[in-house]
Amino acid sequence: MNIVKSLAGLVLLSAALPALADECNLTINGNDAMQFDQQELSVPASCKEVTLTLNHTGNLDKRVMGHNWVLSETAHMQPIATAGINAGADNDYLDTSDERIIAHTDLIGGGESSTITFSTEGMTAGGDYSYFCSFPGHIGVMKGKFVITE
Ligand SMILES: [Cu+2]
Repeated sequence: MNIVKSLAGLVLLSAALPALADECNLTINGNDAMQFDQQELSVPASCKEVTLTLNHTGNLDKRVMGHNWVLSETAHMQPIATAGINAGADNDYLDTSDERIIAHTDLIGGGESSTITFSTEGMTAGGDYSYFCSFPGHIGVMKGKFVITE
């Protein structure tokens, strides 16, 4: 039984390795201390699609310490965040009809995850992009650069 379990584990591990090495797959974590664990994320320009997983590694409810991951041109971050506050809690602090938003995850609380896949069409290598959390007050520290490398 244990041997079977170990073998199954090995198969799972080897199946997971190529996915982990995939440069078009990104993972970022948010916590109860209002922090992302990375201040920069990058993908090569060869990625036509990017898959991003946001994990909330804390315990607090999303109404108290909710996190999302919103991608836009850097110049659009603050206006999107401000509109998000106006959209309110019922809309997870994001006006998803705002076309300046390139991609976004769900707003999540402790122990939850949200995975999205988005197209990089229209984005350019060397462009000035940023990601942030649109929960009120979080953009000040929960933000980073999104870099597309040649
Ligand atoms: Cu947040």
